[in-house]
Amino acid sequence: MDSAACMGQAIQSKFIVQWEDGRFTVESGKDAESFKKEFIEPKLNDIRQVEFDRRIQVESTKVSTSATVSDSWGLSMIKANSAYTQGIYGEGVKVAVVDAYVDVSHPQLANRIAINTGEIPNNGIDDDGNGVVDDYYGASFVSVPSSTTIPSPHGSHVAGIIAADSNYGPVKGVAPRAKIIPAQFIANDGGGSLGDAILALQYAAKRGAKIINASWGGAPCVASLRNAFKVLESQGILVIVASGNDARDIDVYPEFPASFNLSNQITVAASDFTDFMTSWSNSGFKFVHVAAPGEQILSTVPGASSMYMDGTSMAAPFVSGTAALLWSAKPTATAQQIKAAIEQSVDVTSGHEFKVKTRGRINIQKALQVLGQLVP
Ligand SMILES: [Ca+2]
Ligand SMILES: [Ca+2]
Repeated sequence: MDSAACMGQAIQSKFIVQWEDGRFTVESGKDAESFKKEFIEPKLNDIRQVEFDRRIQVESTKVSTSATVSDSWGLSMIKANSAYTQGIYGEGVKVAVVDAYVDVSHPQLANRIAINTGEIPNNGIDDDGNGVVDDYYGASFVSVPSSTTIPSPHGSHVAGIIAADSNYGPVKGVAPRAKIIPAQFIANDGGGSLGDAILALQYAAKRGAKIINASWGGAPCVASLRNAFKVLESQGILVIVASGNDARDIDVYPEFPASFNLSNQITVAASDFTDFMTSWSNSGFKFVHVAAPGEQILSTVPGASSMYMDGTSMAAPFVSGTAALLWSAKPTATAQQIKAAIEQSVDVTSGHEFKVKTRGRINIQKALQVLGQLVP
């Protein structure tokens, strides 16, 4: 138990266990000593790693008061229309929103949720045997108490940027025929735990997500989380991560999971409608890969409503939606090819290069062309 390297608040009675087959579970015990004796030692041959579960505080929500630009400035900036004119809408691609609550009854999201057809809802039984009871739409892994019962708008906002159906309201999703898998681990007050995050990531993979959107950060202790991301890498799943909103260089002051820099990971900074980096976006020439729209973004929120929000949390789902469009155009592409197509096609404008690896902001029109060359 590598507690010395971990500065976050340990949950003394919960332990993240990675098994030799790669799976993770979160187990309870009285304390570290008794957990070691009663749980770990008898199963030592099957266990790869154990660490304390920890509380994490995810990115805070930034609400914009008013919009001074077109509601769909982001889609215009990244040339999303070029995909739609070719009949590319993200059909057949599942994107997991590993985040806060997603309002699956929102009129603009209701028919965009990936239904788990093996599961019968509300009968108290895990019909499809995937370890989660009644996960007809998705699942919640929240185990930490929340200071409020009012749903956070964060998860629904992220989901709408990816796939909102504009036939039922003002929000236009980037990939309006992609399907969302809600996998909640962030409580209504923005708190969560590392173990719950890992369980949500693992669940998303099991449900068949090709893309996982991770608009959060702040993990203080990263061995288990990095291992969980490595498992996703081996499964061919692309993970899109928000760079964070602290105006920091995360090459110098790493932030996790944003700074993992794995081959299946795209970390995203936030651009504004003048196509400059926002003042608050994290950056980094090594660990942040691209910029995408992240200011005054209109998207869905609970209560059949919509709202403007700012954040790299909003920029990441622009890239998740873009990846869904690309993958629906070339279903045989690998996660690394989708990433390469997005990286190699950014717009770099002289005089305001972004402080990210590619120096640029995503462009769907060019990304589709590049992917066509990478995957003939
Ligand atoms: Ca189930
Ligand atoms: Ca059931």
